[in-house]
Amino acid sequence: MAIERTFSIIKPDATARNLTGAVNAVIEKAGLRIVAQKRIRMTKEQAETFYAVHKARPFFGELVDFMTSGPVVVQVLEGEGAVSKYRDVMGATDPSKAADGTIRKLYAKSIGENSAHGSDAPETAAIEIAQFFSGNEIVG
Ligand code: 3AN
Repeated sequence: MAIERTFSIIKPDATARNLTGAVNAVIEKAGLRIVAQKRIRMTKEQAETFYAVHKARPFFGELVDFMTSGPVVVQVLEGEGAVSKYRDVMGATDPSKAADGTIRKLYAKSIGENSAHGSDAPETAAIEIAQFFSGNEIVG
């Protein structure tokens, strides 16, 4: 499988509980490399752009409020099949359905406050990475 990059967010529920290092440990143990990382406070505009695909969903407002409620850590992860591998490492959106050892099983509080985001396809990953990182901030 080819070396890919995916986009990750450690969400406000996880940064609030000081879990950045714990989440990163799960990522690195799975063989993914963190090739870019920064801690930011997302603006409402950034969150609305990022989640534009969910604009019509009933939870959109709640999602934007949550993602701007505290610091997040945005990351670029690199590795073989990184997009699908990171989806596996995160686990199901609903933590009660997530497999043992996954980030969401270990740390998520609910479907909304579920500790991590990961891109759903290589095309989406490229768009999401470009929203938060310039090329010279990514060092593989
Ligand atoms: P995933 O992040 O697993 O790809 P999506 O794309 O279906 O899941 O949803 C994006 C984000 O929207 C989720 N990570 C979660 O924070 C939020 N979300 C999804 N479904 C719900 C829901 N039923 N209630 C509240 N928030 C939700």
